[in-house]
Amino acid sequence: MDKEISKLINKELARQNGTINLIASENYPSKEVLEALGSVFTSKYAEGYPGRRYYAGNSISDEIEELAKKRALKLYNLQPANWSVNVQPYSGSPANLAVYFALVPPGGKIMGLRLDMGGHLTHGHRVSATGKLWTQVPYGVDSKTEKIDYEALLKMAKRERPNIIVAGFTAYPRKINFQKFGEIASSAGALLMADVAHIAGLIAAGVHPSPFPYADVVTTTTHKTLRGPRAALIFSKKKWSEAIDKAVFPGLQGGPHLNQIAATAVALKEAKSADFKKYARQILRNAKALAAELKRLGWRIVSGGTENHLILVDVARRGLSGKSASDLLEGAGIIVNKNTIPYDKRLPTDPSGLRIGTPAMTTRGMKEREMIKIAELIDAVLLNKKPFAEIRKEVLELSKKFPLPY
Ligand code: DSN
Repeated sequence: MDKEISKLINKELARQNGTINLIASENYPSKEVLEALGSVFTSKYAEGYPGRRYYAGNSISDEIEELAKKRALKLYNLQPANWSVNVQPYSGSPANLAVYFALVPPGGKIMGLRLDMGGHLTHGHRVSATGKLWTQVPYGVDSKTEKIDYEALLKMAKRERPNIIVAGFTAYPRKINFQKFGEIASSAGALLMADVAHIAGLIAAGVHPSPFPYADVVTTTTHKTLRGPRAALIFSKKKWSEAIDKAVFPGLQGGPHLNQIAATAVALKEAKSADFKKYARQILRNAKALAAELKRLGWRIVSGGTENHLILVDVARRGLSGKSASDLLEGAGIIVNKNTIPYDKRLPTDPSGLRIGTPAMTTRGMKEREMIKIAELIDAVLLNKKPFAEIRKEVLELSKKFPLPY
């Protein structure tokens, strides 16, 4: 092994084992997923789709891609007669781009949640290609409840007549009512795309409502609550699948990363297990426990709580900025990300909030008891309640009790 790289890998492993990871979009895949990711499939070029490749030597590539597709449809109980899945997108952003490329005419309207209220760059933000090639019709959350106001969305959709509505979220702590989104899209003559990157694992486990009965297209990354490799999937109703396949390849990508696809297939099988359902339930319990304890300690939780895997904490209310809070916590070994909160008066580079998620530490085996302890540690760091070295030691001891699964 390359000594310099090996040293850095081991250093990163030690960093991960020695810190409490509360980044809502991160997780730890199984050893089996990592093995598939580092397998000989890395070497193979397979432009095209199973049975229709441009290079020779792809009979086994076809098997792996077909298996991944079969497992993806099975995980969400989708009938191959009605739904297709494309397993080739390299990651979430190219997956979303492919959907618009296939289904929205140039300059057409994408109605997506504002980035600073919990959307994503690829939901039509002006700095992203998705906001340059198409026009974003941005929606927000209600200023009082900090939740989606479905009535307001309906009015906006009827007025703007977008080509596609995106029900997708990266920092929204509440359940999504996909049925309402479906009704809004129908009454505005728009397509509905659900970007479930954050909650794909929760949906698979049945602890969050499913978008599939209402959406035309569902995109997701595979490395968040789904606990797979970094990659993405595009599910589509049969009517749209040919256009989407063409948009992925040859429209936007070259050869698929078969090693990623093999690793995705492993994760999709794991996510179908009873253990995974238990895991997903625990993610929610942990988020609830963490939110409740932070609230008890006097922190304002955006929207008043959580119904999923993440919490948004308004640290500006107590005179801190998101950046300084995140930096202080990192110093103590607690890894979170600074985040805007709805109607933030501060800049995205130093916003008012912290986004805190429980999927990764739940993978490492933590339960409600540890969440209460973590809330106390966060509170102690941010309010300077204990000597810093003492807190760092406690974080290290706690994180080492729950090592990575390899
Ligand atoms: N970077 C991801 C997140 O943190 O939510 C979204 O792409």
